[in-house]
Amino acid sequence: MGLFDKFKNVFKTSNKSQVELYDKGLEKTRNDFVSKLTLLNKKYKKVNNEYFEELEEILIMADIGVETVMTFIDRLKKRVKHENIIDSEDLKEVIVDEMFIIYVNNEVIINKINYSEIGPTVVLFVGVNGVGKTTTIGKIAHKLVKEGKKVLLIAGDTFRAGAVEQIEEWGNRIGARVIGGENKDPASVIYDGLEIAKKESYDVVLIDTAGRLQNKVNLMNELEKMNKVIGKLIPSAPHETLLVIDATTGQNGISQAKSFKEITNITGIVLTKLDGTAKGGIVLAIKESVGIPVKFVGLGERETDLQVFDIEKYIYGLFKDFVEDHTC
Ligand SMILES: Nc1nc2c(ncn2[C@@H]2O[C@H](COP(=O)(O)OP(=O)(O)O)[C@@H](O)[C@H]2O)c(=O)[nH]1
Ligand SMILES: [Mg+2]
Repeated sequence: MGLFDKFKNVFKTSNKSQVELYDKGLEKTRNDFVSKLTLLNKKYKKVNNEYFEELEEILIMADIGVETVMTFIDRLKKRVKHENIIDSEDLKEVIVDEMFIIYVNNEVIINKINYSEIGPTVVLFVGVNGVGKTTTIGKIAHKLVKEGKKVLLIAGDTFRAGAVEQIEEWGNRIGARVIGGENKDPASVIYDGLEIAKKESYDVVLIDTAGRLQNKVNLMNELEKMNKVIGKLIPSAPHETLLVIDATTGQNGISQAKSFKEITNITGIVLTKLDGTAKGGIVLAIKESVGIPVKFVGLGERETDLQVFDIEKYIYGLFKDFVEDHTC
């Protein structure tokens, strides 16, 4: 069975609503990207240098990242030579296959939250303003509450007006308690929250933070202070520091990831608003240029629109029209 058939099976056997989310969430990227690829294959019936040049351009436009694209094209050329591929039609499945290989790269991808065995699991959310931190916390909390976990939200963004209110609204909607106070020092809110979490045996604590990146030193100091407070109350915490990135910002999101990686220990990425962009290729670029796994993707604004990132569903969602075009 070809790799793409395997993806198809994953789609068939998975939860239907999850499949639909990927399908719908990647619609913009797929429409843009796949229509270009389909046109390319119509334009060039045979694989030649011009074909590769145009393919390279299409991939770069989808924000896959220059380095990833270069590696990808090199590998593709080798396979064309090795497998003696002449018709562009025959290259379709190889393209999908290689995309998958580039992401996975023989690694075991760990995209689950690293739960603590004793005491509350603490997850810190960082990222610049407007990327979707608070929304993501609401969505993850919703998922955890539904799984029967006792979830506490800490409104560590005490800076922006209305930020505490926003997370309180989420808390009310999904049934999770929120600790926060406007104009208080974030570290002291975190302290109060974690004390409650320990005393009242919460399973998971999700901490929202303010997203100020205008000054790297300030942000670094602030994060250090928060981490110190967290570590004082729960020595193994934070168990995860998730960086939230807005997919619609493309390469800008990649530079944010690089900056944050320099100042704190990021354990995973949440890529939001994939549904709102044609540049969904950013998932692949992040992996190559930052080397941090994407753990969750945001595929819409509702509380159910967050998914644990799954490379197989992602690749299928991206390419299904492209390959099905000729397999059907
Ligand atoms: N379409 C879409 N919108 C999202 C997604 N995640 C967040 N948003 C929207 O992005 C905006 C900013 O989100 P917010 O959580 O306040 O960002 P924060 O400043 O990082 O906390 C809100 O209008 C959210 O509804 C997503 O996955 N898809
Ligand atoms: Mg916020």
